[in-house]
Amino acid sequence: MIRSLIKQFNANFRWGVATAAYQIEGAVNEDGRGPSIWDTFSHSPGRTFNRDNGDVSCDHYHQFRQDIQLMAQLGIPGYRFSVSWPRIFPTGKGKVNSRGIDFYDRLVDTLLQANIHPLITLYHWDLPESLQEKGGWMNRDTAYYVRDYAQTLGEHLADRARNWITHNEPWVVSVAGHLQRCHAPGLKRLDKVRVVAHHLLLSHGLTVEAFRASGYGQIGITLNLHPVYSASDQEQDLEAQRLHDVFQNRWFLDPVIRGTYPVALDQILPPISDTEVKDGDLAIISQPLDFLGVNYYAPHKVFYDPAQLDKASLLIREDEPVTAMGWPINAHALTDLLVGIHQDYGPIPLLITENGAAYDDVLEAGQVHDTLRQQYLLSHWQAVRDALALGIPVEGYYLWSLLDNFEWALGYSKRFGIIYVDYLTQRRTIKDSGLLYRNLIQEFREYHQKSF
Ligand code: IFM
Repeated sequence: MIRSLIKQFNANFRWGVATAAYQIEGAVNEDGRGPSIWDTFSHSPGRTFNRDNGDVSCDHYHQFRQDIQLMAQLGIPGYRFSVSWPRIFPTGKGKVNSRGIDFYDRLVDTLLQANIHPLITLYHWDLPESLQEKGGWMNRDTAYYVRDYAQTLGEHLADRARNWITHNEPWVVSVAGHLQRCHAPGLKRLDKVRVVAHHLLLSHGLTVEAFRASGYGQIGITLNLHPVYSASDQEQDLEAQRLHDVFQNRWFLDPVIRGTYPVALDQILPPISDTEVKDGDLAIISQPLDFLGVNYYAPHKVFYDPAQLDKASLLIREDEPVTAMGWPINAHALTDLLVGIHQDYGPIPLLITENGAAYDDVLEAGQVHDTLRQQYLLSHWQAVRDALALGIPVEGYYLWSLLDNFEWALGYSKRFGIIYVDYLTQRRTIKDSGLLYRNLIQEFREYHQKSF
């Protein structure tokens, strides 16, 4: 099965795993790190499941050598991780905290020694708390602080790390963080949500501009994208499908790739003014990228619901297979998504920067038989293969996640890892899905060695 699967992937295809700083590092008070909005949020009553927080998490800050060793044991060639901004600038700006830089120096060096290529996300949601006190993403200045922080990282790491992602899922930061209140900073600001999104995108563009000028390597952005299907052929459901697609996908795809906001966004969210989108902003935001990062987990099937901003609610049938997150499993939708992006937005290289599934794993006699995750992964690798067979330029696949970790508002209740983490002992156990991924990568390497 695996052997026939890998033939479609060319020799340069990049296999990897992904994580994010606040979800795995712990050590929140060490080596001069400042507080982030996720420290504040997770320590506020009622915000996270079980009052879980990232204080210790997987203790990756101390265990990173062991974690890299595990990646090497599985033969994983690529590692996507994020940098904790408040480790580098404890208050978001000003004086660099050299001990923070040192940690990522050690991390990158250890990865390279293990022949694992780093892919670095600059912002995966842990805004320094001091910047939130100045308005956070509602404040345009934050976009410029991102650029300065990114530039500092580039100066220190780009001699060895050549692949960068500006943002992870700015939709989630905007909507979950500033409208739905379920992510940090936990606000409900319908009047500001488009401004927040615009400043996130502006910081993306400013960073791309700075990295291009300095020659720091390849750079892109990661969006959480969902192919949207209509629950029926009825006019209202089709309208819900159209608006949901704008809200969920095109709100970010259009400015990044085409340099415009979709007109239909005004039907969904309060308009944004000319003083907030300044002349030239969209040109900065839409500079050419080396790749578009795609995070895919599940499709959205929608029906008309006038109570929602985008007139759409998700339809999930009771008998439909779902993961432990309650997300429907549909691998063909990943092929549809990749084909759809390619058709609508042109020949930009695509990198799957996250894909994976949470299940209620059980550790038994030192093993985790996560059969359902293996099925999920196999079917999604087949979906990528199908997209490649159709000529879609997919350049890599990063599995979410290397380790079980802090799943934001859901705390430690959801396990996405291909490595099981016992949070009491910090013991790691490779799950069967980890072994499956090792086999896939091994077959891939053998196939390509033979094919040269
Ligand atoms: O854990 C998250 C990650 O931080 C961003 N993308 C989705 C994952 C699973 O919910």
